[in-house]
Amino acid sequence: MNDLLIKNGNICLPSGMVKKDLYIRDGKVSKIGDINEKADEVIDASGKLILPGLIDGHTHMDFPFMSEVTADDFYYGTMAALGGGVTTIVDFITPSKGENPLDAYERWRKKADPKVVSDYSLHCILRSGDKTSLDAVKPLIDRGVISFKLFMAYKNELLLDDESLYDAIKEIARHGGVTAIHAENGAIVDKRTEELLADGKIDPVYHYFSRPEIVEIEAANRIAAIASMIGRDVTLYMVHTSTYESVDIFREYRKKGYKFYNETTPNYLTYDYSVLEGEYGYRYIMSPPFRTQAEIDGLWSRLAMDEIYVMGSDHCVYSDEQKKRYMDKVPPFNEVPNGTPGTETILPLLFTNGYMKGKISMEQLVSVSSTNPAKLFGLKNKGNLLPGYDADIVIIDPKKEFTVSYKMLHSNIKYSIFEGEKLYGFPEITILKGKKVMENGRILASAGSGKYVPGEISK
Ligand code: DUC
Ligand code: ZN
Ligand code: ZN
Repeated sequence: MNDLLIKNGNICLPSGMVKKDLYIRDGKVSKIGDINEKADEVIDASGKLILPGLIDGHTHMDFPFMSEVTADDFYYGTMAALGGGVTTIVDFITPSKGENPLDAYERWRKKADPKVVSDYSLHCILRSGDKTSLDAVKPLIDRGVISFKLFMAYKNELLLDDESLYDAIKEIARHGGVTAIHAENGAIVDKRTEELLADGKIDPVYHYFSRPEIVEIEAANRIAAIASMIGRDVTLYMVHTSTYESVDIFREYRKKGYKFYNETTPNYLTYDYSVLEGEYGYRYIMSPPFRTQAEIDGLWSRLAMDEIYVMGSDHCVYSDEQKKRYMDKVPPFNEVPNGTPGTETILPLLFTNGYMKGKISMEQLVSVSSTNPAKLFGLKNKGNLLPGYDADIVIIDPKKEFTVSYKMLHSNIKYSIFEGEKLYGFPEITILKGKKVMENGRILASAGSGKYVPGEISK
């Protein structure tokens, strides 16, 4: 028997916050109430908030992209996760060109299993609509990979044409899976990139001008139209939504009974594209890009109206050297690998800029960062602190302020894109299935102690 008692904390349950004790036995939440039983370990959580561990539904660890492999492998990346109270990540299997997605699944498991310190689940990128890719959908679902990402950008690499998108969405829906979509009009991005470069506009800020809001909005409209032709059985999930207009498009389809959902990242809620103009602008190059203040405000208001379903970080980390392609000056914007760190700062950014500023409630914070991704990705035992669920728990001291520095974070890079920000809500303790795995910034779990969690399709 192995039990843990967390006393006197404010627990965030689906029904609201309650000041109670939480009793954990054999890795599961066992009871909530006024509990006086003995336990192997007791944590006094007076004055603290207790939330379900976060589920970051969008990470790229050990990810080969734009001729670089991300700096965070599954060890560094899941340490960063635990540091931020994320107890489960959902990472993207990325087949190489021509590789059978089933072989890529095996490769991803081999990369992740010996290294993870958090739990993890998997999506799979389909980089083609050919028979091999479509035939892999059902066997992947049987292995617990129930969501598939399709790209409308990155020509000759990941982009699928409309016909392939249609075929892939149909096959995924036939087996009850989720289609995740990268919605940007890749052809127009390439065109605008060529035009900007021809005019000598090479600085990082032109990354934003190469992919303006309308590039995403057009793709969101198009994919919603294509998916709606297939029918109401399709579950469509727009990842890293950077514009409120895309949220509105999906909301209108939802009103007609379509299962269309949006994810956004804390990045898009925090900074506008002027970050690309600073000395370290290249560090902020990700796609879609940072937007305008109007988009930031629009996304917050949609979050407050429960119109954004999931908060994923799109954690995709490159070192300064990789971002600069090992040169001592910044290369043209289109050569900088796209991606930013994020998993470790989801909770403090939402807590400080959302909850503390009265924009969202604690219940909303927990829904988008834990309960909803658990539901969507079929992680049946996660995302909630009711009895019977995995005891994946974050304890935060709501009064403790942190000044962000890369030195307190766990990614394998020497910068943070939030350097110097004063944030509340970094966890004091992270617990995975009843075991303390992080305390005051120290990771207590060893490589390989996390587990693969297969997604299950709800019947
Ligand atoms: N966008 C990024 O910024 N990085 C990885 C892939 C993507 O779509
Ligand atoms: Zn993407
Ligand atoms: Zn991504």
